[in-house]
Amino acid sequence: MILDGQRTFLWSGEMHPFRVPSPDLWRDVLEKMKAIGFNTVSFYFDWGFHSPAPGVYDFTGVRDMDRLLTIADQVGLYVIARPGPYINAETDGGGFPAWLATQAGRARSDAPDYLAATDEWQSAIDAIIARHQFTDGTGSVVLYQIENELAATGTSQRNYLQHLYDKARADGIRVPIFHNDKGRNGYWVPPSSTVPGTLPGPVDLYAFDGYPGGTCHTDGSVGSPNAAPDWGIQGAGGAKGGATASDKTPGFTAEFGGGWFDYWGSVGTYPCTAIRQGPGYERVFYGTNIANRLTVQNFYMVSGGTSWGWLPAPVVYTSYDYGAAIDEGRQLRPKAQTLKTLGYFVQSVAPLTRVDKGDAVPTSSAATKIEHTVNAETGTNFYFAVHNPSSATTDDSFTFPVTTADGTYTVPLRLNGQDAKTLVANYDLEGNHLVYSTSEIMTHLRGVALLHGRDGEAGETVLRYPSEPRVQVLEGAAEAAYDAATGDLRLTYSHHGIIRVRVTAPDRPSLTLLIADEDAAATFWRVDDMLVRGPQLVRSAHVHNGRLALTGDTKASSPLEVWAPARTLTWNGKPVATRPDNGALLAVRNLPGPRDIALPDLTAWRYAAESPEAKPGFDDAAWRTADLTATNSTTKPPAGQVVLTADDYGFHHGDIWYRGHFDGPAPASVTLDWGGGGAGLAQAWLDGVHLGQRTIPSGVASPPTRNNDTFPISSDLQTDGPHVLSIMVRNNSHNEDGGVNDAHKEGRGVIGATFDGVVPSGVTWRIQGTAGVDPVRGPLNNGGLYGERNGWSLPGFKDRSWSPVSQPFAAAAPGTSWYRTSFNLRIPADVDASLGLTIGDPAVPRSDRHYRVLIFVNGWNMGQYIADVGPQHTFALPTGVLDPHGRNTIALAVTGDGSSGLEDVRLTTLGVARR
Ligand code: IPT
Repeated sequence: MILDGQRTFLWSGEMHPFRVPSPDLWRDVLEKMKAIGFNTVSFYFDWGFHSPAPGVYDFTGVRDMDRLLTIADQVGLYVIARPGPYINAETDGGGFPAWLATQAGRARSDAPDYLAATDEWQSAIDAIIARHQFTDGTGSVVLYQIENELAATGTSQRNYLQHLYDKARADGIRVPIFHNDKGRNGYWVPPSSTVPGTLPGPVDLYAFDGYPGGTCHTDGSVGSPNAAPDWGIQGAGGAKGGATASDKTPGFTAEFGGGWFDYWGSVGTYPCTAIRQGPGYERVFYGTNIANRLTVQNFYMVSGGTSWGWLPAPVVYTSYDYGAAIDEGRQLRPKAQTLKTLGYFVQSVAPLTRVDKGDAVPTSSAATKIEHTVNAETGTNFYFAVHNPSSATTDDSFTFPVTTADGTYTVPLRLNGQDAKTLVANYDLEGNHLVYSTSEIMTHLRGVALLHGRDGEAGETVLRYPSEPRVQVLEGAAEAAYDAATGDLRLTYSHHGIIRVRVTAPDRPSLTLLIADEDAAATFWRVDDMLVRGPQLVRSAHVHNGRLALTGDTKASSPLEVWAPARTLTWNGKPVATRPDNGALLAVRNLPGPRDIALPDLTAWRYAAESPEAKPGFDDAAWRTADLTATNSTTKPPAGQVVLTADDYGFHHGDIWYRGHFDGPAPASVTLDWGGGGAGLAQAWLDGVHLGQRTIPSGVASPPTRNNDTFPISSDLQTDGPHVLSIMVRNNSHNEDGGVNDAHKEGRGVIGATFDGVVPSGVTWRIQGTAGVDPVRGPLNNGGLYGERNGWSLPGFKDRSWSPVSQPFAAAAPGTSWYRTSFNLRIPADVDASLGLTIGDPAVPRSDRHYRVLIFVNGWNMGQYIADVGPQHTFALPTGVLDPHGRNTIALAVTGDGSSGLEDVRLTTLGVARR
C-alpha cells in the first residue's frame, strides 16, 4: 500500500512502550497522540527489557507487547514497528540484553554467535508483530525496521542486515521493511534507487534521521534557532540529500527531532528543550519537511516517559521527558497544540501527498522565502512561507505572487518570530472553490472548514462563485467583498478568537468557515468525521441512532460544541443538554472541570540500616567465588588475573557487592579500576571501616563510564590479617553501541584492583548481585542490594520491626539504609491525577549531600535520585504502577557516605484532568 502510490501522509510520533510499562498508560498516551493529529505511532522494542538470559523470552513484557499492538489498533493508529535488534534509544546497552556483553562475536556483524542471538529475539518478537499486520487485515502495523543507524557498511554488516531481513520475512513479516540511516549518508537504500553514491541494502524503503533543531545551552537557556534543512525535493539532492537518496520510494524520516534527552549533572534542560523545539520549531522544521515531500514523518519523541529501573543508558537519567509534546506526566505541552494543527492539516488536505517542486516564487522581502509545491493531478498549490534564512526571528510583512488556474494574485503575509506557514491555493474546500487563503487550513469536514492564524495578524480568504453568494458573519469581525468580474469572494479579517462566516451559494454545499487564532484553534478536536470544540481533550466520538457519545478530558470548566451527524450527545457517558447553534450542537451548560484532589503527607516512615556485607563477620559463603580467568568482555584483565566484572558472573543490573578476603598486612591504599556507567558509585570498607565513596564524574553529555579511584587506608587499619575488603559498585548501566565497536561490553563492577599499586595475589574474591529476575517487573527492576535480595523493596514486606522515623530525617551510617511508608490514595474515579514523588528542592539542580536514592513504588524501581549530581528531583509515578484508588507502598534505598540525612520527600501533582 505504501509502495504503490501513497495517498496517506504517515504522521507519526515515537513512544517507547518499555519506558511506560503499563497498558493503562499506553492507552492514555496513544489516545492523546491520536487526538493531537497523529495517525501513526512508532515504537522501538527493547530486547534487553524482554530477555533476562539467552533463550528466555517468556517474561510478562512480551505478552504485553501483543496487548500494546491491539491497543494501538483499537485507538486507530498505524504502527511502525522497530524491533532492533540494536535500537540505541538511550537504553542500557542500546537495547541489547546485558548477556550479550560477554559474547565473543562482534555485535551488529555477521558473527555466528551474535546472529544466533538475534534469531532468538526475532523469533520471539516477530511472532507477535506478525499477528498485527495491516497487510493481513489483523492489525495496524504498516512498517518494520531492521537495525538502527547501522553506520558501519562492510560485508559483515551487509550480511547481517540481509540476515535480519530474511529472518523477518521467514517469520511472516509482510509489511515493507526499512532501515534508519544515521544522518543521511545514503546507506542502505532499496535496490530500486538509481541515485549515484548510495549503498544498496536489503530494504524496501529508505529512511533517515535528523535532529537539526538545536538543543539548549548547558545553563538551560534557550538560545537562537537553527535553520531548517531541505532533506527532500527542495534540497541539494543526491545520495546525501536525505529522501533524495532513494528516487522511487516515499520521502521518509524515521526519526526527526521532537526534543532531546538530558544527562546526569545537567541543570535540567527539558523545559527549555520544549521551548527550543516548541511551536515555532515545529512550524519551521516540520513545515520544511512537508514542503520537501517527506510524506512519512516520525517525530522522536512525542511521548518520552520514564527510564525506570536500570533502563537508562549512561548518557541519561531517569526522566526521558525529552521536552516532548506529551510530557513525562502525560500532559500536553503547548507544542502539542501546534502539532495538532499540522497533523490535522496533512491528514485533511489529500493533494499534499503527491506534490512536485513548483516554480520559484519570489517575495517582496529578501528576509523571507517561499518553497512552492504543486499537485499535478488537482492543480493544488502549496506555498510554504518562512524567514530567509529560516533561523531568523524578525517581524516581516511582505507579499508574494500566487499564480494558479484562477489567475495571479499579490498576496500579503506576515511572519513574526520563529514561524512559518503553509498556504493552500486552488483547492476544493468542501465543494467550494478556494482560490487561496492566508490563513492555514487546519481541517475541514461536511461543510465546515477550520482555518487558523496568529492572534492579531491580518488574513484573507478568497473563494470563487459564479454569482454573488450570501455571506453571514456569525461571530467576530470579517469583511466580505464580491468581484462579479472574477467571481472572487474576498473575506478579510484580523485573526482573533474565533471568526465564523457562513457562505451560501446556489448549486453547492453551504460552507461555514471557522477562522481561529492559535489559542482558539487549540480548543478544537477532530475525531474521525466529527469536530468538537471546548474540552482540553477529546478521546473518542461515536454516533449511534443520532446520539453522539464523546469521551475526553476537562482540566477546567469548558464549553462543548460539536459538528456531527447527531441530535443528542453524551460526554463521558453522561447526557449533555444541547441546543442547535448554526449547524452545530452547543451544550447549554459548561462541562465541569476536575474536583480538587488531596494528597497524603508522607509523615510516618519505618527505617532500617543495611549493608551488612561491609561487616567483617558477614557470611558470604553462598556467594559466587570469582574464579574466571578468561572473559569475552572487552575489558579483559591482563592474562592470568581473575575476572571480576559483573556481567561475566551473570549480574547485569544495579548494585554489585564484592568481598575480597586476604591474609597478611593490609596495604596503605586500594585502587580500583571500575565500571559504573553514568555517575556510577563505588563504596569501600576494610574490615567494616568505611574507606569512602567515589562517583564517576558527570555533567557532560557523553560522560565517562569507567574510572580509576584510590582509597587510602589509615595506618591503624594496616594490621595483619585476615582482612575483608568490601566493595559496592552501583552499575548505572551498559554503554550503547552506536559506534558498532562493542562498547556495550565495557566491564561493570570492579574491573581490576591493586594494593599499593600492585595486583595482589592471594585475594579470594566473592561476588554477589541480583537474586534473580522479578517475574512481573522484569530484568531491569533489581540489582544486588541486600534489601532488594531480601524483599525490602516489595509492597508486602513486613517492616513492623523497623524503627519508626519522621521527617526531617537524620543522617544514616555510610552504605545503604531503607525508608518505607504506605499511604492510601482516594483519587475520585472520574479524575485522572498524574502524580510524582519529589525529593529535596527542585529549584536547585544538585544539593551538597552525598547520597543517592533508589525509589521503589509498589515494588517497581521508578528511578534514581542523586543528590550531589542532579538534576532530577521529581519522579513520575505512572498510573498502573501507582494505584490511585488504593494502598501504595514506597521504599527508598538511600546509599551514601553517611554525612547527611535524606532530604524532604513528598507526593506532588503533575497534572489533573476530569474524564
Ligand atoms: C538516534 C537514535 O536512533 C535513537 O535511538 C536515539 O538514540 C536518538 O538518536 C537520540 O535520542 S541517534 C542520532 C541522533 C545520532
